[in-house]
Amino acid sequence: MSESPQTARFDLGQSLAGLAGRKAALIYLHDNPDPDAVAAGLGLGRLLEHELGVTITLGHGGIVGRAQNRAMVDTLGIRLHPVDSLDPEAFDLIALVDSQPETGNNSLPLGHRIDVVIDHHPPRPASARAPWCDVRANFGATSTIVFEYLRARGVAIDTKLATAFFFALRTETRDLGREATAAERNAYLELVPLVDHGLLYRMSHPKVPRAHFAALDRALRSAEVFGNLVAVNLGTLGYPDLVAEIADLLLSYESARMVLCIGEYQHNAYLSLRTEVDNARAGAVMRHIVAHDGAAGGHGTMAGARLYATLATAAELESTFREMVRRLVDALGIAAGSGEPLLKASPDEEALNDG
Ligand SMILES: [Mn+2]
Repeated sequence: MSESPQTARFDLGQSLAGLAGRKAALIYLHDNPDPDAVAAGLGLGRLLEHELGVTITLGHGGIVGRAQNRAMVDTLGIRLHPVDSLDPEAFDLIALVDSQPETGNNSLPLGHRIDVVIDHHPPRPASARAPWCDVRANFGATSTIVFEYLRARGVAIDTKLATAFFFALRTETRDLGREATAAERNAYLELVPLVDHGLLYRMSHPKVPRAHFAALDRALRSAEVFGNLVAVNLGTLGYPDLVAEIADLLLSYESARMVLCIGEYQHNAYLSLRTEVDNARAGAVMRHIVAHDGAAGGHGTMAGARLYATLATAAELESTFREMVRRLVDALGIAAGSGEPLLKASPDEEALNDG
């Protein structure tokens, strides 16, 4: 694997020395954080605490929506702070993990001073203003990078952190099957004996509210198939991550090579795109279809976006959905007008309904 120039120049010891004397660190996770962001933040916090003696605050915008993500935070007792309750000026060390400045999916104020950027998404020019910039776009998870820091500095990884890292690797790479490198496989093996598997089970099999099944029902009834693309408008979302959750689920349909989900949360449209491993260009496709209408990001098989336009009605969301499907169908070269419902009422069912 080729390393980015930023990685080649990166020196952990020097980067830590450059932050000597700092007192209070604010680590931004991306908005609506997932297990990779949470574990990377927790691990970086452990490293900075150990090496610099700084106090650590983990902050994020949005909400921890997905049931597994909430279960991780609750089960491991991880303290996350909503950014509205934090003043970045009160901190003399600012870090961002699993995201980069000016990507639109984090709450670091635009143009704000930034000391540390650690990520595995494609490098962005604004990240270069962080003296400690370690972006490894070839890695499967940000947690792997932070895991390697702790190993390199000989910092102990306790049960809680090991379980967080392990859960991040499992979910981010779908048990090493999606975009995992030798670095992920190595971290995974080293973590196995350190993990609390009882806690891991509670995180992996969380209880979900009734709203989850309502969304699932709506998704299955309204999903449409265009060739090997499945697209669905979920309507109003209980939380933004629902688009990703449903997209992951629909990708298991035997004819699906790509899934697009859209939904509305607090008047904004959220999109999620998932692809099969052998068709891994989700990030590029998402940036292409969203174009200048929103902030999009992602890598090989998974991408997300939030559109800038404010939506007032369900009809506006539906026309936005139609436009995004049209662009995607165009980009993929699928014959126009080929959409059909994923679930067709069977003749038996129709007979029952008629009777
Ligand atoms: Mn990640």
